[in-house]
Amino acid sequence: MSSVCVVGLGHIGLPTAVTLARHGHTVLGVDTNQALVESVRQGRTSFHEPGLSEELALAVGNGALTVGTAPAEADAYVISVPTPVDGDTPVLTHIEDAAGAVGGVLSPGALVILESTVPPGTTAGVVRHALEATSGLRTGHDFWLAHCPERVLPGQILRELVENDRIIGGLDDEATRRAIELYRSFVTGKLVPTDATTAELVKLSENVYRDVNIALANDLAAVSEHVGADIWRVIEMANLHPRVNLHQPGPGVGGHCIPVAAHFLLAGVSVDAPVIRAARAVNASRPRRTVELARAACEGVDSPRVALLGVAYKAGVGDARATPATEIIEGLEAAGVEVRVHDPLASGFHRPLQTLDDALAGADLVLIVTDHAGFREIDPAHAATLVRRRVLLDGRNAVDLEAWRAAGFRVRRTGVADGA
Ligand code: SAJ
Repeated sequence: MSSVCVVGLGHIGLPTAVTLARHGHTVLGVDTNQALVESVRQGRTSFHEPGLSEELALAVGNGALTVGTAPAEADAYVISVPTPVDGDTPVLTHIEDAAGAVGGVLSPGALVILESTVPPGTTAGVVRHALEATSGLRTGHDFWLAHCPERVLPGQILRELVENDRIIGGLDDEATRRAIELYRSFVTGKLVPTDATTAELVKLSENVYRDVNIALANDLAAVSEHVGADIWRVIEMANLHPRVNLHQPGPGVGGHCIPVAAHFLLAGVSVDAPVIRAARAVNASRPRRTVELARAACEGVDSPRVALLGVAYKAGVGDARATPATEIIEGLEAAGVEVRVHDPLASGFHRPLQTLDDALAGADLVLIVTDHAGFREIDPAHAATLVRRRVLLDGRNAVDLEAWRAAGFRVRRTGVADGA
């Protein structure tokens, strides 16, 4: 086995480092965040992911994984650092800094893999140039460079890192071969060889596919409300068709991946792509639409108070960093609405979270933004004793509307006509 340096110990980098360590590699995990490095050194994770704490403790305990704030010489490097956006513009400074740091310790014969999601052409451009400039070595002659995007789902990362098929995009055939050799040491899925730019485009196509399909569901929800149908029944029945997979409408599209995929895909590309752009605009408008519906539900109420349930960016996770709930809360508070927030799983949200009862106390509207499974267990009769007005707006298909109606709530659901 080989020595691997994983640069970036976030939601993808840390599980990747742990998985490589578990499969016989000697791994150095690197991050510029000293506090994060220290906590990982002590076997503590900075986020919840099933099985990760146990695997980390094992890898650190048996010495297969060590951590630091700077890369060191290794047979292979995996760069997995954040690629945020500033407005619509992808920010590649973390990528450049990481590639520069790796270049500083790069030795002939090494393999460098970029896993971060980037605009097409980044690996062959920015990354290659940063590596060559700081190492004095040449790609394809002295070292090898590939782009291997990840497609794991938070909550299932450790399993999917091993089982998912991977796209292996080398700058040249030898880079692809060497990258396949590394991934074959832990991946049981297919390893599909291609070039770096194709691999970058595959990753973005996967996520733009999802963005466009969520936008389609949101458009169909608007039509459904207008014609008096229940979009959730429509989706359920349409998806009985063997070749239809309608996604789910909702109050917004969060996370660090789907909302930015269109911006990465179209960055610096002079192509119309009207469907992709329109879909992004539809999804970006959903939080505003949710604020409008919530304000309408509080019409005529003095000093309205909303109990907002669910701030994680999606059901079943605790990650509340890039969530539509933030824009919804800001929109409501800008309109003079008091918002109390409850989420049983969220961590790292930028405002205090209440217990369910404290959030419901005196509320004029119960607004469900994230469809955590636990919300289906809320007793509407108990909620009725706490709220000031029995009104529920379910932004997802999160609870049994009939049970809330039976407890005296007036209910509304995304994609269902008012009163239906
Ligand atoms: N959402 C909807 N309706 C849907 C599906 C999702 O409104 O039908 C919303 C969710 O509530 C959430 C957002 O979209 O706010 C993103 O949800 P997601 O299920 O796409 O979750 P991510 O971003 O954690 O994972 C996606 C996955 N990509 C695809 O499914 C094509 C995952 O495989 C990727 O690894 C990940 O993006 C990524 O890192 O790129």
